[in-house]
Amino acid sequence: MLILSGFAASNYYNKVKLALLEKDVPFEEELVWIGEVDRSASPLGKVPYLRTEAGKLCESSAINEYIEAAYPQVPLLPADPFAAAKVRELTIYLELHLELVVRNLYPEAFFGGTVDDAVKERTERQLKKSLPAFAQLARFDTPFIAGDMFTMADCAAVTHLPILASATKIIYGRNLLAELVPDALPYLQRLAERPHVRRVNADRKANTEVMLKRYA
Ligand SMILES: N[C@@H](CCC(=O)N[C@@H](CS)C(=O)NCC(=O)O)C(=O)O
Repeated sequence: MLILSGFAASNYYNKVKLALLEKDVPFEEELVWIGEVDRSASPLGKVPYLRTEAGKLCESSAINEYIEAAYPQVPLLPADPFAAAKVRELTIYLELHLELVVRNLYPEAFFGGTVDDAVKERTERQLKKSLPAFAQLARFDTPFIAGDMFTMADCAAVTHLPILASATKIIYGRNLLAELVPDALPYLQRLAERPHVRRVNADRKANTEVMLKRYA
C-alpha cells in the first residue's frame, strides 16, 4: 500500500493526493508536520513524500509521474506525446513561475509574520508578468486546463491557484488571479464541484485549523 506523508494544508501534498484519488489508486495518509519529516525520504525536510514498495520518493511532480507510470489505468496524461508535454509545461509554469513566486508572501499572508516591502514589490512585478503568460498557455475554452481530459496540470492548478488568489488579496488588497486570469475563476468553481476536489478541500480546511492552532 502506498503511504502519502505530509499534511492536508499543503498545496503540494494535495496535488499528489488529488492525483491518487482521481486515479483511484489505494493509499494511506500519514500526518507529518514540517520538522517531523523523514529526511531519508525527503532530504530538504519538505512534504509530500511517498513510501512505495520500491522505496521512498519526494518532489510532488516526480511522485505524480511515478503514480502515472505505475498505475496507468486512469491516465492523468494524454497518450499523445506533444499533448502530454503541454500538460507538463503548464504544471511547470504553475509551480516555477506562479507558486514559487507567490510563496514569498505566505509568511505574512498566512503565518503572522512580515514580508519586506521590497519582496512584496518584486513579487507583484513577477506575478504581473507570469500570470498573463500562464493565461496564454492555459486552455479555458475546454473543460480542463489542458483540454478535454482531467490531467496532472488540473491537480496542480486546483491546489495552487486558490492560494495565489488569497495571498494576493491579503497582501495587495487585490486578487491578481481574478484581474489577470479572469477565466481561471469559473474554471476553479467548476473543478471544485468534483467529488475528489471537494474531499481534498474539506480535508485542507480541517487540517489548516489544526495547523494554525499548532503554530499559534
Ligand atoms: N518542490 C516541492 C515543494 C514542496 C514544498 O515546498 N512543500 C512545503 C509545504 S507546502 C514544505 O514542505 N515546506 C517546508 C520547507 O520548505 O522547509 C514539491 O513539489 O514537492
